[in-house]
Amino acid sequence: MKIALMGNPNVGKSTVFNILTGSNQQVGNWSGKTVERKSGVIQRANEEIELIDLPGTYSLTAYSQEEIITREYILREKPDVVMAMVDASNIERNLYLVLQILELAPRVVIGLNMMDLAKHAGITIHSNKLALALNVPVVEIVAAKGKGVEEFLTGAIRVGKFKKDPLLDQVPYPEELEKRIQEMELLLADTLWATRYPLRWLAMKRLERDPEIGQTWKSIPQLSQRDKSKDSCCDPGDPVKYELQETVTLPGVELLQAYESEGWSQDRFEMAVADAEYQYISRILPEIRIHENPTKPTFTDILDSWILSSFWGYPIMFVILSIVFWFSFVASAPLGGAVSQGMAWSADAIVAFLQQINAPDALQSLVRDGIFAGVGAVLAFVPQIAIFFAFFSLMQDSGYLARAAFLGDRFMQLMGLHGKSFFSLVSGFGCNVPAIMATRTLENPKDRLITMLINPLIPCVPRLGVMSAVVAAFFPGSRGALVMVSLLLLSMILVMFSALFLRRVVKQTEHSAFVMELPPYHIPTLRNVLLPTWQKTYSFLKRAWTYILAASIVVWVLSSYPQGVPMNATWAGKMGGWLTFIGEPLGFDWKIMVAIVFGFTAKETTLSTLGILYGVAADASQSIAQAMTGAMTPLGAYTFLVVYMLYIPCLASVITTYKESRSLGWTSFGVAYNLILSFIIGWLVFQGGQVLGL
Ligand SMILES: Nc1nc2c(ncn2[C@@H]2O[C@H](COP(=O)(O)OP(=O)(O)OP(=O)(O)O)[C@@H](O)[C@H]2O)c(=O)[nH]1
Ligand SMILES: [Mg+2]
Repeated sequence: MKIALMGNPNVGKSTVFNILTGSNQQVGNWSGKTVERKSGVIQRANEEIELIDLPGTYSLTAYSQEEIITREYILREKPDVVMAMVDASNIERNLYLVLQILELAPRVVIGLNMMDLAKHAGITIHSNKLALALNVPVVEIVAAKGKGVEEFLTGAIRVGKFKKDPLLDQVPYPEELEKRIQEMELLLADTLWATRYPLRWLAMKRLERDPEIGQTWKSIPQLSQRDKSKDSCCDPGDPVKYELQETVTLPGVELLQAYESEGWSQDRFEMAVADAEYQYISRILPEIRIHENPTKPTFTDILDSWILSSFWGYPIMFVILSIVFWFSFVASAPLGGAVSQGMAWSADAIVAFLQQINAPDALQSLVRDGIFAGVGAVLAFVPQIAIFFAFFSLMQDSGYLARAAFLGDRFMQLMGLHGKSFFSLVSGFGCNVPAIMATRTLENPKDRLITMLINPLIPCVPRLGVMSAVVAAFFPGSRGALVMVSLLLLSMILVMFSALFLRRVVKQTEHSAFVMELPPYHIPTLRNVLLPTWQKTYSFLKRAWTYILAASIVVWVLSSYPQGVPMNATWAGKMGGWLTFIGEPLGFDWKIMVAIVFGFTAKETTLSTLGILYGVAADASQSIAQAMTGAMTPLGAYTFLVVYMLYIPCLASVITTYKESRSLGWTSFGVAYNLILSFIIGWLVFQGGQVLGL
């Protein structure tokens, strides 16, 4: 049995999905987190159930990515049951989508989620009346506390066992519209398409000239032209199989023209349908929902009067973000130090043991100067990563991040971008890969491309970790905080500049309006904070022990052989030597150049490589950065920080950019842009600093 979770954005679909499947899809308090469909398998009463978590949508027209993904899924995969989730505290608009789902899916269960919030707001919902009005079962749930979730699933399974016809249309349409829908139905009834989609829905979409449906139709041959027995081979979702089929003109062209001349344009059909549905909802609503105190300000209203106020909003945001950064990158330093200390002791112990058993020198050196110097350098900022992600989850789940996006919209406007881009940009501080994927919520493809390409300019947590390690060594005390702030500021400025520049490049002239729903504040659940924190930290640790370990061994080999020569004559030294012509104007020695090259694969590798090349573990009391201070001036270090922050996105984010943009050209452009920009800015900083005598 296939069961799909559908609903408006931010109604708790992924929360339910996670509870039922035990997976860890992203959950947070703003709209548009799930951008891809995810599936999980569950067992109930000897039955294997595939549960699918879909992106939230407001309707099922085919205007934005998430709508297309969700609708395509329902049309092509035909789930047995749809679990339609509704936010009980905001039932009106939610029901609009439910009506659209009912047109398309034969078996539906409604989950009334956020019953706790509804109760708080003084809203009573008679779910039995709702069930009667729509002729579907309704289950009340509080997903955040796991209440009612199992019943919701049981309801879905029960509905799935019934063999039931598609629900008849409950919504009464005005006669003029109804007549035309039926005419179109007649015209389409004998086509193959009608065997694949609910006829009425098909007719309505044809009248609305739905673009996506049009495309699908083109590739489906008409029933009469084909041998019926072979039909089963052909799935409308598989264009490859249809390549050789002739294109069939969509039926109904003349009819549409006739309607057009009668004043029924595409828009008018769309409006008329939406209108009828909204009217229907407002007619049934007074029976179903009783709102005691609709005008009383809620907790969210009161908090927002401060947080969103044009006077206090920005200072509050500044304070909150400063606290997050201070805890993550300053206060966490002793923890990082403790990890380094622990690593140094383990290295000593293992090397002592190796000496005892007379292990070859090369092995001892590999362990000490390769593995521990490299992996250890990276592990030292695990505490920072964990603390940052914990704060980030807090902001996410409480609803503050959505407010920050709202406040950030003004800045986005300055860049000619959409407030929705803000989520992508802010997520970039965590990791650029999901941040680039988050651009899917942007409807305008050019805005989406711009947001994708500027994202790597925002330093992700691993990069911030490496940067703070270098900052701590070269600029101790409060100067360090200042340096860090200046770097972040530089990143912001370049993001702005690049957005404006890229608008020119892609010839974007449109300004799209920002419509975002501000979710009510929630008290974050422990699960929603700790689980993602642990997951991200764990995936980071895993990378340290797999990828970084391998890279450390490679770097150690490159920098140790040929044996017995000075370091700058080793393979790594030679490689760095070829690159010094680029590094020299920026004051970089060959070691830095090698580290920068390795950093392309994963940004942390830069630090592990530096750790090995500057021979940290040779003296365990020294940190990498301390070893570096001998080799570099503060100006050189600052230049390095600038270049390192900007120079290139890591391999994973390059691949993601390619997957999302589907353009090799734009992906290469992005890489080249970062590379050139970072070296130009680095050069300006270094030369400028020298002129100023720094
Ligand atoms: N108060 C309250 N909060 C809930 C409830 N269920 C979920 N939430 C919270 O609502 C927010 C949104 O939940 P998600 O599961 O991410 O919502 P979604 O429907 O998957 O959202 P998108 O993927 O963006 O469409 C999270 O902060 C949840 O913790 C509930 O019953 N009561
Ligand atoms: Mg979701």
